[in-house]
Amino acid sequence: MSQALDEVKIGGLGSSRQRVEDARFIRGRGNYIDDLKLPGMLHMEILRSPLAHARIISIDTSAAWAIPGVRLVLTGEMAAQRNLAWMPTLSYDTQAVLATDKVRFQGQEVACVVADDPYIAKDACEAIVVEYEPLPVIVNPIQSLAPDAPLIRDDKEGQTDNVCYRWEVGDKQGTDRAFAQADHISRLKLHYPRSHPSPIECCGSVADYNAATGKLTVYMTTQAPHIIRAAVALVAELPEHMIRIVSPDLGGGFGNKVPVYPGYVCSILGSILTGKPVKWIEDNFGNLISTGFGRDMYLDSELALRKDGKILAVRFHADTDQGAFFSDAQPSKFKIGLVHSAFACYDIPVGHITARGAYTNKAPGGVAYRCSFRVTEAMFFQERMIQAAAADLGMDQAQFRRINLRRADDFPARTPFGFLVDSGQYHKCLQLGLDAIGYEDFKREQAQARSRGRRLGIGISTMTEPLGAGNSREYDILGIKMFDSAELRVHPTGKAILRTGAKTQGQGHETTWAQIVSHELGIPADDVIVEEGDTDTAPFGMGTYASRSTPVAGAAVSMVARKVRAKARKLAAHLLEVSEEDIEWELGRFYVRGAARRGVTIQECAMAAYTNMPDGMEPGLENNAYYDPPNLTWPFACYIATVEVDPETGVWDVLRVVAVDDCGVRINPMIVEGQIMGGLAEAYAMANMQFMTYDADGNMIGANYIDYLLPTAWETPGFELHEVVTPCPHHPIGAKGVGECAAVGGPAAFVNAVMNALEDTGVRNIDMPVLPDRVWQAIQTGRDVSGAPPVRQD
Ligand code: MCN
Ligand code: CUM
Repeated sequence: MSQALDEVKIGGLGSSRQRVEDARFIRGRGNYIDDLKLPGMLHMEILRSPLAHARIISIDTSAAWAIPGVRLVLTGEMAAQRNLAWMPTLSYDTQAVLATDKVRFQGQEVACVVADDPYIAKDACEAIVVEYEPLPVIVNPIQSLAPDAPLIRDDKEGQTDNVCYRWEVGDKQGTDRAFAQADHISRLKLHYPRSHPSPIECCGSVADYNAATGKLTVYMTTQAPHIIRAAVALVAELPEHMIRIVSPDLGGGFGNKVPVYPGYVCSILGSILTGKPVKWIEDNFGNLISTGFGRDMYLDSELALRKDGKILAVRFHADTDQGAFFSDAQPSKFKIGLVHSAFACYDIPVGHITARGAYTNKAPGGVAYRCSFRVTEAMFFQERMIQAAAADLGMDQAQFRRINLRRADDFPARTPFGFLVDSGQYHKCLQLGLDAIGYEDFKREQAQARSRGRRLGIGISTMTEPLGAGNSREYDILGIKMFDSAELRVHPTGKAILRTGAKTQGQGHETTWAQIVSHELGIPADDVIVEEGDTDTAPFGMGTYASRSTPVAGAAVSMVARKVRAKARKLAAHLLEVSEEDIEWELGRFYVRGAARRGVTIQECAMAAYTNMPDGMEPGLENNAYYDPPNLTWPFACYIATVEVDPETGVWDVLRVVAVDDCGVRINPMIVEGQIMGGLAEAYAMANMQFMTYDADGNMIGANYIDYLLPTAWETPGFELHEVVTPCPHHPIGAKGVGECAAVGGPAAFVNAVMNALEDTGVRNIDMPVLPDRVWQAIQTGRDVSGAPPVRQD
């Protein structure tokens, strides 16, 4: 008779175990960067440029130096003496650490002060006198790519225009041929506005260079500590083993904490020069004006359609506004991230994409904000194009998707842009969503309401998202291959510590990784402690972004636990005095085949590994695993929103939101649902209220939370969640990533719903955010609000 443990009871797969990290977070006992206080620690503040584009004539720091308590005033010139005025970015560009020649965006770092306390440092920044000569300002790609545009990156040898990259993928000739045969061509121009990840905690660092030992320890808000260590080793020319990067508790990341920011580098330089630990804590203003912007992409697209609704081909061109420096992280082969994952869930024979990045006088943009390398833009464009095409053909939007979505027996399949999609039940997800929202009933209700002058709308968004880069053959950042790792040590009493190369920012890795160990070994999840983020102790990994943790590090956790189980099996054979071939496993226990009562627990094996191992066996019960995934994971989602638009005011209210997510096997269903709800809240905000705009002089409108809106519980609608489970065929426990799906697929559901409500007005598109004045204007004029760069006048 089986004596296997009950997996859900011990906190294994499928258990909605409470988040262990919350025990400290909700009691105010987290250890965030600003909680850290080192003996003798100094404080750093950054002076930022008030102008968007200007030549620096002079910088006078004498008054700042004269303030008591000031220890260091650092300028670009001084950084240049150490070869640190510029740093390489994660996209093979360069970025100014402190400006020397010009400032290229409002908020750019010009100087910094290190002082005894943060207030002195702030006062001293204000005492620095910088003389600027203003230059013409460029705030969008249309200005930037105009023939007479002033050159922004005159620091770069050979750069004669403002093009930052060009990129192309697909089959141009084949696509042209397919378009020539189309019955109808559906066109759409869109802009995905610049947005900000807005984690609760801004960026910050405490750099501690010890001149006696030569060791540099940097505590910092990073989602990818090992990449930072490698980058510091290369940029600061310090030996890698003398660098320790520690990422403590993070108050959210959402992609904001992937890039390397000048503030980090300045605090390191500050510590080296003063010989003391130096703390830099970015304020909300600094965070909103200078770091981590997502999107800002323009799309010009066409779908070739057959009368019966079949999509024959897709082509589009994307222009991205990269700001002054190309500093987003993305796999080095793909200049515009994974935008070419667009249409991966549809069966489209051929396609062609061209893309161009433009430098502008804005803060570096293009950082993935809850987005697997620009997949958010890809899926938004895709689903807007799909809806517009259905409307153009006069076809029902659900039926149009049914005709074109890949079928469950159509895997594996190559997309026209080279991805291998390996699994999915797209039609089942769509149908579940339609049933849940009551699609046919809603359409009847909509028609009745219309006859009474009310405008109801329903929007669908279906998408599959490539999550979990690598494989290492195709994906690398600065040449470092994208795999990940886990290390597991089981102590004599059967308790364990697990470390991975990922870095949680609130996703709950401390909870879910223990559940994977529990599933593989039968050790209760409560007996496994999880640690991430310290490069001196964690195995090398590429960090957490692009929802890669479960697909890659999570797989490594499974694999290392299996290695440990393999050794435990040998110990069990020894303890039970039978040969290994006669040993069977059930959760938490090995037993003798044919004599199930004779068995030993995993804990007994752990003890034996230290007290009673067979002759010749290496003591201990621990191992590590590096995991290079064979493919990306392909979660699928169907999001459906219903809205009512008030034609008098342009205001739209959400009636219902239904979400069907297929992220494969769910490790912790409660955490997955939390991820989906959080993502939908962000999606709603992007569709409804958020954008970063600039005026014609490059002044950023929105460097505060009065102009840049975060949704609160008050305006965020409720979400109805459903699931389909298609296990990932290559992941050891069948899981796929999920952390970004709802933020990626959600926005189009809301926008499509509003557009559906306006279908009879002739308006085909209103760019996000779908603000009431835009809706009102579109209804009044019958014209799109489309593809134009927003420049604020107010
Ligand atoms: N999970 C699960 N079962 C699955 C898939 C995931 O139980 N089949 C769990 C995971 O174990 C993990 C969480 O769900 O605890 C998210 O897993 P995954 O999809 O692997 O994503 P990552 O852990 O790599 O997180 C990154 C992703 C990204 S890129 C952004 S941006 C984002 C997001 O997560 N930032 C977040 N969600 C966030 N949530 C919080 N609270 N804070 C952020 O900064
Ligand atoms: Cu894409 S934002 Mo997240 O990848 O950290």
